[in-house]
Amino acid sequence: MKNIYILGTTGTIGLQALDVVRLHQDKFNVVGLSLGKTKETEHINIIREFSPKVVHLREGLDIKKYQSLFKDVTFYYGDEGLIEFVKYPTKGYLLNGISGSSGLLPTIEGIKSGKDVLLANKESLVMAGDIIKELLKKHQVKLIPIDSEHSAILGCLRGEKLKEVESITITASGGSFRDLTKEELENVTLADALKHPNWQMGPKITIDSATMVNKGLEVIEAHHLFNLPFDKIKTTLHKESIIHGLVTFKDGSTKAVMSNPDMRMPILYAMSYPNHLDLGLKKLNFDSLSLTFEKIDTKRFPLLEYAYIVGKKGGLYPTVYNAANEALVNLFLQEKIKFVDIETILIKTIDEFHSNIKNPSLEEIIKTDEEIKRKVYSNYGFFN
Ligand code: MN3
Repeated sequence: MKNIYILGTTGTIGLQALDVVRLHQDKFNVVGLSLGKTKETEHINIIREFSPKVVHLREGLDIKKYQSLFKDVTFYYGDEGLIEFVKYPTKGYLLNGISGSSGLLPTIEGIKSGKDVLLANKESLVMAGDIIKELLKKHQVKLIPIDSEHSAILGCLRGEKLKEVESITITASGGSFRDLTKEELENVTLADALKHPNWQMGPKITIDSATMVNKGLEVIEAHHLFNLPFDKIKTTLHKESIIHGLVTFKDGSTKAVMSNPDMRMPILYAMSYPNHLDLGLKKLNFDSLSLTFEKIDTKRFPLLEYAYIVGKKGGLYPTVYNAANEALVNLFLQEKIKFVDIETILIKTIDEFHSNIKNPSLEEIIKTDEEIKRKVYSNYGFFN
């Protein structure tokens, strides 16, 4: 039995993680659940079904009511409560399904309290990859990616030597607007942007797929996860989303992990790594399967190229890229800016940033994240 704590339980990743637990109740035991903004009845149903020892709530207003319903459960709330939740002494895996930079501190505190991290929050590595890697060593814990591309590459690398790797390739579906020209992007709507062709995901990551910022963040994530320089990390447009990640070796051979697109696969793989448990998913049919690959047009998707630029510069640059993007996507989701503004303002924000620090501390990273967001909100919208 493996103990699991889930952060972002009511988000897309969290709910699918609960599905995986339902399928393998003999293997996984839910110890902690951090529940996001959703209906109280949904919270109560989830707590009833999984009977965790500890629960974190976004807001503390109704905590007495929850406590009276579940007398054996320890409840925490708010930002500080989230850290207490993560530090809860029972050992177990910490599955971080929080979206955005607010996932960083829980990742750090989870590692410090000796928990292996199953990471869907790519921002943690993008912002503080070097710090996290040092902490993993110091506290002797593992970090396993849930991001489907990185999960695939992890699978390809099993039993292989890093020095024999020529390159890795992350596939990109191209997102909701992959077949539109730059001119056609001018007038796209929020509703159009939220229709992803292949994956069922939350709104933030669906927009990030359409701008290719998601791929950009994944390139930086891969750089930290697999200890590879940026020139060995490649991307390709693969519209079918069947191949998730590839590793090419010095001898010219390439390994790939393929499946129908379903996030429960990388979630289960992270939870049971290195085993492949049954998931009851539809398997690929090789009697009829055509796969296509195209070079990603960097003029059409300049934000992917910018990820390489900020990644190579290092220091605070990846934080600037991520923070500006989070604020801009938020403004776009509130329909305060146009889709194309995400690209132009993000590039402008990066170009205007001149206070990089080589090996920033966690405090400097968090401060920069807040400053960049504040700047974007005050210039282009109101603080929400
Ligand atoms: Mn991904």
